[in-house]
Amino acid sequence: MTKALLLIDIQNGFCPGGNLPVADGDIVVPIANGLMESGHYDLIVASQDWHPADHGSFASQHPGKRPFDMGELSGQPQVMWPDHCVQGTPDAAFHPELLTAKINHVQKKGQNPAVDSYSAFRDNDQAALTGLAAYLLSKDVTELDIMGLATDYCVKFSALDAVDMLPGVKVRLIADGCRGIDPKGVEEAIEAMREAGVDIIESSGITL
Ligand code: VGL
Ligand code: ZN
Repeated sequence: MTKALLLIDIQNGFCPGGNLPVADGDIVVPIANGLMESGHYDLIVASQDWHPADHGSFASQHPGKRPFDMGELSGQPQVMWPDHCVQGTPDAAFHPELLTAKINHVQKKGQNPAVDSYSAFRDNDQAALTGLAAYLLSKDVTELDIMGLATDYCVKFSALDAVDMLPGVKVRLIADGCRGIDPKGVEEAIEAMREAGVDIIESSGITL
C-alpha cells in the first residue's frame, strides 16, 4: 500500500496577486501543509504549470484576443489565458508558504508552446505524456489523493487522467483542498470526477 498525495499547481500565479488568480486560492496552502505533515502519505508529488513566455494558450500570442476569450490553438478550441506561470518567474514559483521540503517529486507541465496541458499526466491533445503515470506506477502507488488549483481545469483533468492511466489505483479528490476559476465549472468538474469513479472527500476525513 503506497499512499500518494498529488498537489496540483499550488503556485503564486493561481493565488491572489498572481497573473491568473483563483478566488481564495491560497487557502488551500495550510490544508496541503497539514496533510503533508500528517504522516498519512508515503509519497508527495506536486505539479507545476511551467510555460514558455510565448505559450500558445496566452491571449498575448493571438492578435485581437483578450484573456478569457475563446480562441484556437493548433486547430483546437482553447481558452485564451492571461500570461501566467512563465518558467523561472515568481508567478510560476510554488506559494511561499507551501512546505516544499516535504515534496518528493515535482512534475512540470505546459512547456510545449503549441498545446496546453491542464492534466499533470499528459497534454490536452493526449499525445505527449509527462511521465507522471509511469513515475507513480514505479512507486507502486495504490491510493492517490488529489487537491489544488484550479478545480475546473488542472485538478479536474489530472483526476480524470489518474483514473484512466493508473489502473487499479484508488483516486480521491480532497474537495476542501481545491479552489476553481468558475463556480459553475467547479460544480460540473466535481460531477464529472464523481462519475468517472473519483471519491470526493474532505481533508478532515483523512486520518492515519
Ligand atoms: C490552469 C488554466 C491555465 C490550472 C493552468 O492550473 O488549473 N488553468 N493553466
Ligand atoms: Zn497554464
